[in-house]
Amino acid sequence: MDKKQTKTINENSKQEQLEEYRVDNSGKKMTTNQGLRVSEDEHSLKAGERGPTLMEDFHFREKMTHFDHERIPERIVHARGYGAHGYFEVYESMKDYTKAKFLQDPEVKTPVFVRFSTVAGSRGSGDTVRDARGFATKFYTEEGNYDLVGNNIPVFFIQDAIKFPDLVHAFKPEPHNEMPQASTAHDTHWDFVANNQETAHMVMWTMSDRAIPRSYRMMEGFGVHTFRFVNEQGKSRFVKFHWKPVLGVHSLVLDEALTVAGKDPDFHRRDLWESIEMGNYPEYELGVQMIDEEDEFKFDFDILDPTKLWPEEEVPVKKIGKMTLNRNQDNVFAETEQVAFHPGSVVPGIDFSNDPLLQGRLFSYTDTQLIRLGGPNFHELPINRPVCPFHNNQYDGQHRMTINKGPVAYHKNSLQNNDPSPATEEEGGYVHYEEKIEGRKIRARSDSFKDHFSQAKMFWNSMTEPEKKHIISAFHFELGKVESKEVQQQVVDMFSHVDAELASEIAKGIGASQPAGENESTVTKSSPALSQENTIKTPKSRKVAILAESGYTHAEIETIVEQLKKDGIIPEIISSALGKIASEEGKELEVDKTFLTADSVLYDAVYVPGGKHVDKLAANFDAIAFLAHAYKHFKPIGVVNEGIQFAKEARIDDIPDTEGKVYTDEGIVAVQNSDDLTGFSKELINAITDHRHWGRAV
Ligand code: HDE
Repeated sequence: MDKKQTKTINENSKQEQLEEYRVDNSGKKMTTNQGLRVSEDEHSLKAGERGPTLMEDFHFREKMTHFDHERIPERIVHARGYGAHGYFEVYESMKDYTKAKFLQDPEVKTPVFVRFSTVAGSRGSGDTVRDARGFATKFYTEEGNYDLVGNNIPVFFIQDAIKFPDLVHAFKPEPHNEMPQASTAHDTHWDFVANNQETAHMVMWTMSDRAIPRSYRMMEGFGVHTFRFVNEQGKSRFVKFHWKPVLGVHSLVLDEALTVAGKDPDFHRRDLWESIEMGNYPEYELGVQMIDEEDEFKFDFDILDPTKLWPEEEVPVKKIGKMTLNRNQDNVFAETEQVAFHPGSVVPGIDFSNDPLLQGRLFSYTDTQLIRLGGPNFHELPINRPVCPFHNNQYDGQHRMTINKGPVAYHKNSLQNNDPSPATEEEGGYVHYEEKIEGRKIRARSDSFKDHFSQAKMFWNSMTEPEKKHIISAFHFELGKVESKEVQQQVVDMFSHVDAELASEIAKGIGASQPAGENESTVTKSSPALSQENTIKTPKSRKVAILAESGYTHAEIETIVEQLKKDGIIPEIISSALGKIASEEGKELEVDKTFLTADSVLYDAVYVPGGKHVDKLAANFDAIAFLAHAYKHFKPIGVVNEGIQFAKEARIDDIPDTEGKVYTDEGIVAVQNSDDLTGFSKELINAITDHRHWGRAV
């Protein structure tokens, strides 16, 4: 008998398994949970029409009791999340580096479930708050589940897991008044930062545009810790994991992110859901950085320190495969809420390093599921079940679902031929990498973990001027909400160790004293890979708002929309009321959203067509604000003929008179009295591709 207990996994393996659990209520008669048909569901059973409800009303009791118990504790961190299904395929065999089966055969598509999340906010908080994002992937492999539980930022705030409860207590709403929700702009967060200066590097990231992503589809993912790859020959290498979004890395601007959190708190989950429904499947390439064991000490940072990244220019990222998310979940509770990730879920060929943050995580994740999911059998929930068989002597417990047969629940045994029996390494048994360890038991940190500022400075050095400006205004926003002058000053002084100009600019905006002394980091190194300006740029799946009222020019919109759609851009018509609007030529268009239900912050660009309709737009303050905000948020704006007049209402009044020619500058694309609508569309698409136009004086 094959003791490996493996089977061939394909793209559909998880869906086939889940299908057995899916229930469709349509066309079905209502029953109790015991299967009894229910005859009435509007009235409780009473002693007389105006009398009290009777205890014997089992249907009422069952319905109410179930409802009373519907909630489970939200995750202590990463409470707000959203998941999607998909698959992963490796580009070529990675056998030289790892024996992990799912990284061997380019023909194999391994099913995955991904959960994206914010960290600090509660389940009902907004999507676009300034925060790190979780990026957790469960690979359902033939050797068991492999979980890559990462973030969209490659480093972490602290170096040792024992500090995690302190970090989270300081970041979450303050316990006495439970404020603020989903925000680090408060005293305890910044007090923690200033008094735990290992946070410096990650804080540079969380104050940067990385912490306000445009979309889950447009952010990177990082395993953060150093892991190990181990190959068939037992050779081990240190490895870091990266997810690189095919659409590039793009962000919102702060003012926009704050507005979106109110206008559409579901902005990121909606974007993910709708993209998958439309067939715009999010894609991410999996990259690995590898360091040979013998090179462990060759770097100017400790490779076990999770507050350090490996600069891509020094340790290149090898792209080894691609993940495609192509199916939305059927039920958010059953899938997103009940999915249980654990960085300790590994497969042969992937192992841990001694990173003290990772080591602590290996304990915390199972522990948290026990309270969150109510017992030790959470691995049996459909979303968590491996697609390969699992057998052991772990029995019983709350909500046990499998029915294990026979009297034997122990090892070793003779009554059952020693089954289930451990597998040898050749049979696929997981064998921990035999790293040689020698040391004293000691509560201390290595001296090699003590440099907190060099990489924070490298990050700063790698930013373009607009990115630096955004970081400074993020500090102003966050520290501007801190009440303690002492804490504000401590933060200024702390960041003077990173960069004197940065600290000085922070101080100016919050009324703090200029930092004393010349103590900035002397690091001159930069890493171009860290700047979002160097990312992939594409117009695909960007949303354009077309502002139109009756009296617009139909032929013009038709031509431009056709061009936009060819490049995968999604146009929507925004008007003062839903229904149809009529063009100058007597044609009609269906309105998608109104100025009340939509807002420019929910779009990537705005286009105002020509026609007499602009008079109506100009009389509508919401329409003017729509365009003005798009301008303020550095978004591409296209205006044609009378649309140019309307732009003036939104203080975009420097478009020169370029009769017959397409004008373009800093993302403003205009054309007047010209047939060259294709040329106009091309320029508008280019402007959309560039994402934002920082040269504007706003
Ligand atoms: Fe987590 N983290 N974490 N974390 N983490 C949790 O597990 C923890 C850390 C990350 O979508 C919890 O199931 C400790 C780093 C993600 O379900 C908990 C430490 C990174 C998610 C927990 C860290 C992460 C979590 C809360 C310091 C990036 C959401 C609920 C040692 C590499 C997973 C849960 C999902 C969730 C503990 C630090 C990523 C309490 C102790 C570093 C993406 O177990």
